[in-house]
Amino acid sequence: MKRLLVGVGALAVSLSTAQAEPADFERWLSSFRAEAAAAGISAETLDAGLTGLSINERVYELNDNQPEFSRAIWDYLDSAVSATRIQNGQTKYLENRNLLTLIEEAYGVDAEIISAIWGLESSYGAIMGDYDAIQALATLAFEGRRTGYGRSQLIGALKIIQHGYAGRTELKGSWAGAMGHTQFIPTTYLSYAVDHDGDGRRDIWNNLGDVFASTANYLSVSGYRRDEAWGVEVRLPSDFDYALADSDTKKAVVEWAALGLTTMRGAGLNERFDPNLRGRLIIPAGARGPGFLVFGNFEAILKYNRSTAYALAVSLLSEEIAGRSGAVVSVWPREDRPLTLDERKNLQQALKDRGYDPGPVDGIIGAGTKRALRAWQKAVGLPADGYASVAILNTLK
Ligand SMILES: [Ca+2]
Repeated sequence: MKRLLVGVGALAVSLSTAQAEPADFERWLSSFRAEAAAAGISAETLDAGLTGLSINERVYELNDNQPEFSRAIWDYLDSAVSATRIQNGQTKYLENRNLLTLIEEAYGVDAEIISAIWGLESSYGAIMGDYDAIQALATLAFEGRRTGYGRSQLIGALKIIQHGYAGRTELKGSWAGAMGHTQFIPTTYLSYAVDHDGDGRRDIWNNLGDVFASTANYLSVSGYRRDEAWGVEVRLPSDFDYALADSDTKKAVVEWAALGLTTMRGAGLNERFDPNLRGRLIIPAGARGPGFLVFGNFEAILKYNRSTAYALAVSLLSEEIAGRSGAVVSVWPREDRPLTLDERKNLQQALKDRGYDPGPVDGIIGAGTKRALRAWQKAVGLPADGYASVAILNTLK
């Protein structure tokens, strides 16, 4: 069975298939029960978790939504690190200071970083999502482009019920099954959630001690170290080789300083950081935008959410929450509009036509596309920043 897209004429079409869909889902549920039982889920838990379950069409709409325009990083940062989120963060940080300090000491994760993640994931607990996580995950597991994710997370959610960590109706979250104040998916919950207050439950929905400790524990296991910084905005020399701003190129602070990098404010790199600390340079908007030298803590934040824009937002918001400035000094190239999906594919195809392999022509500008773009830029004598802009696309074509 193919699920039908909602749109013009969807009502008429869905009426004609209304008989078939529930039966298909029921059949799938039976086979899933067998898979879950093999993974150790009891019949009792399966009954409690899956009886009466139906699919949620809204989850498919959200899962299928592939944005035609990707959002520019400066637009994302404007809302992620808005004046309101900064102010609320400072207030929440002060309200929970004792608890946050205790957890900072216990896990070695800075309180302002925990607070910033809390702020981005749920606006400090204001928007945690009220989807039934079991239904949302079963919907994803049934069909679509995330069935593997849906199945493993659904089994994880059933394990949460089976162990008595949370009741069936308490499992609320986002449409993709991320739950609680800092949006843990079930397998992350099972591996990293912590019972801070010792009441026997790891309550990421209601108990802020459990929330902060769980988040700190996850970051700590991901490599976060309190005595290191996330990174810093840097100024690059005019003759800088932008090919060095590559995710594979890591160097010690002392080496970056020798290449001419300086901090935007105050002290030099070697004075401000351990000269042996290793980091990589990121230029999210290419040679014309800001640059940041980022260290291991930034990589730990990326394990939480694999988006450079997200990790940068957490980092900059954390500075503001701690009472330092998180404002980016360099100017973003705001006149650059992001490429459309078709333009991103055109750019990949153009690189391919010229003999530079961008990987699959899928409109996703990942490491492969950037590498190919850099190689072409270098060959034609342009700054090799790997940044896909309208100007670059026009030059390539
Ligand atoms: Ca607890």
